Formats: sequence, structure tokens, C-alpha cells
Amino acid sequence: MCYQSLSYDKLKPRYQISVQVSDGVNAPDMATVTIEVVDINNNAPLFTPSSMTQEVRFSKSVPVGFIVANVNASDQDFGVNANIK
Ligand SMILES: [Ca+2]
Repeated sequence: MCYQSLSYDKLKPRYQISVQVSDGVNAPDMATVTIEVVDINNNAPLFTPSSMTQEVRFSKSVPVGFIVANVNASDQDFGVNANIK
């Protein structure tokens, strides 16, 4: 039984627990179980700040692909789940 939620984002990703089995008559047996909590892609990327105004000045002939502004975003997940496109 799990007495708290397991979240990769908030807890350590690996646990070891000991479990015991018994029939109440014969000698019990024990085992060690390793639980690995894996991250899932459950957080959406967020812009920081969520809105901004930026004055941009450029000539009439701007090539395609010209960068007109930079914004920042982050994702609370880990590894590939934190990739932002
Ligand atoms: Ca994510």
C-alpha cells in the first residue's frame, strides 16, 4: 500500500522496500523490491514571462527566417519530456 503519491518531479526516483509473505504456520519469506519511478510528460511548457511587449525595428526587406524576437520557456519535466519545440 502506498501512503503518499509517487511523483518523479517531487520525490527521489528509486525506492527499496522489504516485503514479507506468511501463511501463519510456516516460516515467512522476505524479498526486497526496488521501485523505480519514471518521469512522464505531464507538465506543459510555460513561457516566462507569460506575456511581454518588445519593440522590434527592421527594414522592409527582412529575409525569411529572420529572428524578430526571443522568448523564454521552460518545462518542469525531465529528459526528453522537458524538450520544447
Ligand atoms: Ca513536458
